[in-house]
Amino acid sequence: MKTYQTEFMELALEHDVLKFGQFTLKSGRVSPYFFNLGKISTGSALARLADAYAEALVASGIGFDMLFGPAYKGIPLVAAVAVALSRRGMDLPFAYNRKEAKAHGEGGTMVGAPPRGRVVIVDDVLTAGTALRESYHMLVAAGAEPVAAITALDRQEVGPSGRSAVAEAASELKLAILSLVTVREVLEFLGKSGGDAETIQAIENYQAQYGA
Ligand code: OMP
Repeated sequence: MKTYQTEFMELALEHDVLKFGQFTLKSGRVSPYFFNLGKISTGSALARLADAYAEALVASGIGFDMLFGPAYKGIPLVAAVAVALSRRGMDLPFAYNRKEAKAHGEGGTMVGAPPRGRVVIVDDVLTAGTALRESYHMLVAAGAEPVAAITALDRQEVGPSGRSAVAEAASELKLAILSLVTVREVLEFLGKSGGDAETIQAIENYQAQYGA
């Protein structure tokens, strides 16, 4: 694992981002683990998280003009990642959306820089790829060209057609799809850091059913 990945896993475990139990996901699947990036809720933790996203984006070598963070969890993320990139010499515009259109004031659902050019979607978790598709279509409708998406965790599950959700979305939407870590890497990290064997096995079993 790269340094930014190990640092991100340490941050996630320090802040209880990873929860074990029984969770119904957006896709309707019942998962023995849930990754709640909303637990990153202090300034210093958010700065560390944003550094990991910035490192991953820089390391990818992908060229982009701006960032987009979907409501709600993508909003603080995209703002923090824009700050982290600016500290690495990439001062780029960013935008985010509202879930409900505003009928007064400036109106509309898009906030921040007008979506233009090559955009990277910054979000928390990718499971079946539904949230990613919504962001993609929103950006295309706004006149931008989504070129990549980055999440903290790729759960490496199958998508609606039974293929890997990431592979499906990447080929259909022509996007580069990045993540700070995959669930495989989470399992590797838990194994090395003395994670509970039963918990690890429960995730392995879930992956055997829904994993790509
Ligand atoms: P998909 O739209 O199926 O890719 O699910 C991604 C979304 O599910 C994320 O943006 C989260 O809102 C939520 N989610 C998590 O935050 N953590 C998880 O571990 C799993 C999910 C999920 O519901 O699949």
